[in-house]
Amino acid sequence: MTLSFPDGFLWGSATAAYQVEGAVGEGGRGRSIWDTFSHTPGKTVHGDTGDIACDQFHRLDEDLDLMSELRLKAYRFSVAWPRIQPDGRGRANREGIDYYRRLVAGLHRRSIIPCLTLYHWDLPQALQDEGGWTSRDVVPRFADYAALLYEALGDQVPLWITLNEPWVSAWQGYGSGAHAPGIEDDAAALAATHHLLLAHAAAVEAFRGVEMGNGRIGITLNLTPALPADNNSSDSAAARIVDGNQNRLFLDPLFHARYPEDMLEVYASVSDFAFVKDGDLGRISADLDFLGINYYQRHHVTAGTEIAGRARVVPPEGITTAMGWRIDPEGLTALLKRVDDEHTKIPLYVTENGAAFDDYVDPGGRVDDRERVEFLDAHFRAAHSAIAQGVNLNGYFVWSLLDNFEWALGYSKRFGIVYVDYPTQKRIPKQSARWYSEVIAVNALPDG
Ligand code: IFM
Repeated sequence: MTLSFPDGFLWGSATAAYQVEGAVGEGGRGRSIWDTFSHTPGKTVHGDTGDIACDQFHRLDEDLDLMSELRLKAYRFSVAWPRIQPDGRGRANREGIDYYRRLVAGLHRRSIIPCLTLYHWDLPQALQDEGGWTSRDVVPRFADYAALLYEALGDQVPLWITLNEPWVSAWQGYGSGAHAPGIEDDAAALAATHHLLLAHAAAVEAFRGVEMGNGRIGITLNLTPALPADNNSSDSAAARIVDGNQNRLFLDPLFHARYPEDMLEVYASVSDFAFVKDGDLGRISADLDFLGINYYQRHHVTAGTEIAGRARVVPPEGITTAMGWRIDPEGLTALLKRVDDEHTKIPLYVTENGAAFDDYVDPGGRVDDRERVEFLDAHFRAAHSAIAQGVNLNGYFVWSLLDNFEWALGYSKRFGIVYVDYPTQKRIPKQSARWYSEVIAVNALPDG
């Protein structure tokens, strides 16, 4: 049966500045924590860095044409904070603003809706030197930075996202240390969690204080549901802890003005939560216009493998993506339902979903990524099922438009619907890109 999506459903694709732009030393850009981290020996696979990445900074028009060719209705990108404020404070760097003005104007010329993420992990190094997200002082810095963009692009961008995946910033950046700035300290991760949420709140307040045309603002969370590996009480308790860390630590303050009771207990030995000041939770739970959800997989948890803060989970059996992640489209339906039932009725967007596979260019010059087509088809169907059950889902952004710098895994993982041949920077749309373009054209999935 053909499955049609609601009129105006926003089909898009997403990238992030450090993963695609390159040109790290150009246009007056300052250093970010990812420049430092990726240039530290041993931190990324093969010592890869984002110095060149997909070179989108120099290939903007080509990439915009590609988006148009693929009939994207929206493009989600992030702004590199150190392009706007090289040291994380003060006046806007004109060249940085001009670059994003050019990007947004190029999208409009092609009738593609810009969706701008203010922060996708590239904190100016100068702010990290002052404590980064563990310091409350970062909060007004972020609001100032956001205000510069509202002023420059406020009437041009309809969808604004404050933070991308604050869980990753806090818990991989300051907890496990797998991401920049590479700190391993759960107390720091908790403080970072709170200051990220507070910075989000401050950016929303600044947004509400200026004339933003039709602009709407939200946040993107990576929600990773956790299921008990076996149906017994100890696995259930373990899964509940993982769920608390990955999901409720963010959903509860944002939508219920509280940190989850069980998380306060789990972390009692590492933190007294003294960083939470009077009034903070009221600010963090202020109304949003939408919620972005990034969904990749569900964790299956068995007792004894969870550790407070980080999910140690049962490795998946059967077919996985090249990341070793379980392929679980039903998890998306359940997650969307759960957010709608338990947390908020505001419009939802899937702001990221996609998969890495071991793609290669065949002798005919094509990339036949049928696994990705199957993956996306199944997940779009899952999203459709949630809509059919009443969930207010407004759009879907495939991660990612291009193969790109997959953080600590460097260029070893390919998430794009467009293949990037890094030595030549040639873009080759994969079969999934062609397929996605057809879905967008008819706003429906073909018979399955
Ligand atoms: O590449 C990342 C992206 O930056 C944030 N969400 C998950 C993607 C795949 O790991």
